[in-house]
Amino acid sequence: MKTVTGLLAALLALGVSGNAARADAVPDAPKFDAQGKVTLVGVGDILEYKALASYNEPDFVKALEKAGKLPALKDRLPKEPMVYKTGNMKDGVGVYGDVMRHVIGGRPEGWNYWAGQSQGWGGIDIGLQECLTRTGPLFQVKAEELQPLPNLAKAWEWSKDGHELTMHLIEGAKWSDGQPFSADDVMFYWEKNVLDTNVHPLNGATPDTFGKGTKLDKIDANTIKWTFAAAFPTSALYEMAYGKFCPGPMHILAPQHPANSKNTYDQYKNAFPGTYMAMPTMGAWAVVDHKPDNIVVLRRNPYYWKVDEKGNQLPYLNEMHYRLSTWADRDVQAVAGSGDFSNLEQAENYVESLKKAADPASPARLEFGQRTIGYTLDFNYSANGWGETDERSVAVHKLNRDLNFRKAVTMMLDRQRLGESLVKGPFTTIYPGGLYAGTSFYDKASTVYYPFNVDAAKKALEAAGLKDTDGDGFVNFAGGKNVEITLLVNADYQSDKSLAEGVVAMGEKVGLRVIPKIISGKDHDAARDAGKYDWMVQRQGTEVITAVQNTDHLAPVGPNTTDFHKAGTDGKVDMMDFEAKLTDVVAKFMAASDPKERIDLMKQYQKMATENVYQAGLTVYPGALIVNKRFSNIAPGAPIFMYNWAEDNIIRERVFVAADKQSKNELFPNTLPGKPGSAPGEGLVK
Ligand code: BQZ
Ligand code: CA
Repeated sequence: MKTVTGLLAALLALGVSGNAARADAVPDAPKFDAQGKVTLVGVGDILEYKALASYNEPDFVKALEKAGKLPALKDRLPKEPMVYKTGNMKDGVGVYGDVMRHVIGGRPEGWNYWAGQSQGWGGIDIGLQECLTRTGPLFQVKAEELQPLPNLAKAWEWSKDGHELTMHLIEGAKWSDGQPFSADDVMFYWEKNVLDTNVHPLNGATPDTFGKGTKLDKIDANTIKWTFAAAFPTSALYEMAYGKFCPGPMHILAPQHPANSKNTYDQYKNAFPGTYMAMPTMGAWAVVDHKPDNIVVLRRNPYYWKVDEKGNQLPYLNEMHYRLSTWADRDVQAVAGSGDFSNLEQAENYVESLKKAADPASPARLEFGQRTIGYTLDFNYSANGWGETDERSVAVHKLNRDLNFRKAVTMMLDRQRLGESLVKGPFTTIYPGGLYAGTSFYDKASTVYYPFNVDAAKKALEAAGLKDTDGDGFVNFAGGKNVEITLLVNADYQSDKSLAEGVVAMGEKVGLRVIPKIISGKDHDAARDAGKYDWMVQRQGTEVITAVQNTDHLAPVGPNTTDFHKAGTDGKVDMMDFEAKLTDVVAKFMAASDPKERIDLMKQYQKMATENVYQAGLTVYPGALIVNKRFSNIAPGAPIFMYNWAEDNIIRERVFVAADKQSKNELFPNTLPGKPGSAPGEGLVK
């Protein structure tokens, strides 16, 4: 099924599809071919670091330089900038100009990412945060050469015994306000934002993310040294990529940190509100305007430390927009052409988006990838005070810890129907939980599946001591009230709400009373992070696709590493027996370097996680990348989600628009970001 029209035909000519699975092995997914074909390359084919004979920049920046408004280009670039190789750029060296118009469903809380503030997702933080290594583009790297790309860390070497990793940082690079980037920024992030457990960086870096007992030292301004308890811990390099190790500007953050000021931790977190413009970044664009609930605008960073092989300082695109709307509107605007980009991830929008994109006059290209968008039903396992501690919540958490109860839950789920409630056709497939089928560490034989079976589910509820003693159709606690289960749902996604509706209806069929808590945005994320729920419908992260990225989410290897079971009031995660074994397997995997050992550990993980219904999988389906046709250098087959989201995977700093196709949509043409702390839309360099 190669073309969009082919997919559309399959959809429209559809009767009701097959029946629910009966076999104990998870049924094979209906065949679904990704449309774009990825050309696999080596890391060295993508980029290198070297000094070039000469450099170039947009004409308007040359003029600003001539007017003495900023230092000469050669003083704004590092000694050896990162050089993207032309051979890996589908449409070659680009030209300057134009804007990429994102539409997002989140909202900026402020710019202190390192203290846990969200900027609204949808690519804002992915663009503003440059990290030690980079993994988004790894979808195009050959398996035998697979390892994180260098980024702020341009090279590294292991000690012979594998316990030490010396990393060489990019030398002479500067923040977007001209201040030098150095190992001091790295150490401030590590010591004052990760090791200081009063600070919770967004995307959840914790001291245990890099393996227990990990140390980090500064050797000199451009060199750091990691010391690991394990030898050659492969996962650590992946966790130094986006999300977990993206240092902030120490010169701006340190003065506000409680260690250096009278600020409380809350005041530190809120020290850079949404009105604070031009927060120094190592990213390609810096924020210059923010109209709440309307738009965030970014302009090119004149100190960006990456160039193409012709010496053109990147990015090619002068401006970035993030229209502050809804996730569903992102799909609508992308296929309509008023927006430029979307990760088509809400299956309800597939038919409409496919119809629009099938029109040859469509302004956007739509390309499906593999099945990497999936959901689970997660159980709050805490019996020692994480989350709500009223009598009802404690009793339900205790039920969650009972395998009979979890078996009842997994067998009450008709996953075929759940998938079809999102979209009919060859997209969704049954997902028992654990690693996704078709991914590198997946092993079908290790995957246990309890098929849909209402009678067996009711029997399992009885085995868990639950019976409907007052005949109202819902099971009661022994000698007590009806069991009532709160279900946390992210209000920002129709898919999440649709799946929650299915869970509530299927619960009712077996006599379980499930009460949805449908919460939006940062309040949802806060409720999730505080465990204020019994069950949660949760879209899965990259750990169940790659196992090597976000590995610390696979089991509670630290007090705050899994979303649905964090440390209680005693600072400990009160693990069930199988959970402790899972954690041990994951910790070993994070520390392992032998490929065969790693494959075996993930088989052990998959078996224990699925036979114990650690998470009740719901459904998994492919996403599609929608990009306006005027953009060049979009790698074919770029997945919307794998090691990271497409906003990282497509390497936006290399994307350009040919001169004759430029949209003239720049809102602040011929300007550069002003001083950190400028007012929205003010103080730009022009
Ligand atoms: C992609 C992504 C880029 C976060 C977010 C959002 C947050 C979660 C997750 C996705 C959005 C888009 O996902 O849905 O397509 O653009 O931003 O960061 O769901 O609520 O906390 O993990 O990435
Ligand atoms: Ca009852």
